Formats: sequence, structure tokens, C-alpha cells
Amino acid sequence: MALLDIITAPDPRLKRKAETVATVDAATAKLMADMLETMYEAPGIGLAAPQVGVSKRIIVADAAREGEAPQPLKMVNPQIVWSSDEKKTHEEGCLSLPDEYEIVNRPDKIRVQYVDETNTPRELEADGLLAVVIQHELDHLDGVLFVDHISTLKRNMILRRLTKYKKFGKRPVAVGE
Ligand code: GNR
Ligand code: NI
Repeated sequence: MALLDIITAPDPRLKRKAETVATVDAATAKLMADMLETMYEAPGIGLAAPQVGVSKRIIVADAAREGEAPQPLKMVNPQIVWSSDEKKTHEEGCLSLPDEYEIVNRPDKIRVQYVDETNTPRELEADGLLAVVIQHELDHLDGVLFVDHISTLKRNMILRRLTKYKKFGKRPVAVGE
């Protein structure tokens, strides 16, 4: 197992469309194990391969609540085959957009087809937080970030802040501030 470095915006690697995986081999399974470890350590509830510099259609997620048993999910070539007309808003964050949060509107329920770590095709129906996270991760595979779903004004405010962090380093927050 190994911890991977997470890429933060702005970075052209977060904007590319990721490649389909031909077959799930031992290297793919190892990558997914490392991605889950990296995600838990961050901590986060989802991670897409492009966020660790791998332009392949691979995501991991775990939307279990604190105190609940872990529910790790590993998905290769995930595809949304159905989504509900009903939409819901949820506050989203992203490990590639540190400390930035905004409300995003997405379909409430989805059905997703994917291949698991043993190269077996599977289908999963998801709602609530899990549906949010899977859609957020799938977006990463197409070079889309949650800020691409909000107003241009809000997006530009967030991206300007992140560009500044990269140039000058993160502004320290004083204790008691
Ligand atoms: O850890 C994460 N939390 C989160 C919260 C609301 C909606 C989406 C997410 S995904 C995010 C991890 C991440 O950046 N995955 O790409
Ligand atoms: Ni993200």
C-alpha cells in the first residue's frame, strides 16, 4: 500500500478526459487499493484516478457515515445508465479544490454500471450522499470539477483563490481567528 499525491487546481491534468481501462489487472487493483488508502488518509469520501495523476477511468468511494462499517467501492469504467428526473442540492467539496465548498444540484438517484477489481461487471443503484459522490467522481473522469456546475462568478472566485494559494502558499489561519 502507498499514499499517492493529490493534484490541486489549477492543473491541466484535472481537465483531461480519462482513458477507458481495457482489463482490470493486478496493477489496476493495486492502484485502487492505494487510491482508497489515500482517500481515507486525506480524509475524503471519493477519489478519481486523474486526481492522482493517472488518466484512466477509475474511481473509489466510501460514503459510510462516521461510526458505520466502511463501505469501500472500487469502480473501473463507471457509466451512469439511468438518473432520476428529481434533483437534489448538496454542498460539495473536492480534495483537488482544498477548503472550497459550494452547493451543487444533481440527479437524486442514479444507476451505474462498472467493472470491479476482479474484472466482473456490476450494477449499483445509489441515492443520497453516495449518488452525489459517484457523480462527482465520474465528472473527474471527463475533466469536470464541481465548480463547473455553479455560477461563473462563484467559480472564478474559487479558482482565483486557488491560483493565489499556489503562487504564494496557503494563508495561515491564526488560532482564535
Ligand atoms: O471528500 C469529498 N467529499 C465530498 C463531499 C460532497 C460531495 C462530493 C465530495 S467528493 C470529495 C473527494 C473528492 O474530491 N473526490 O473527487
Ligand atoms: Ni473531487
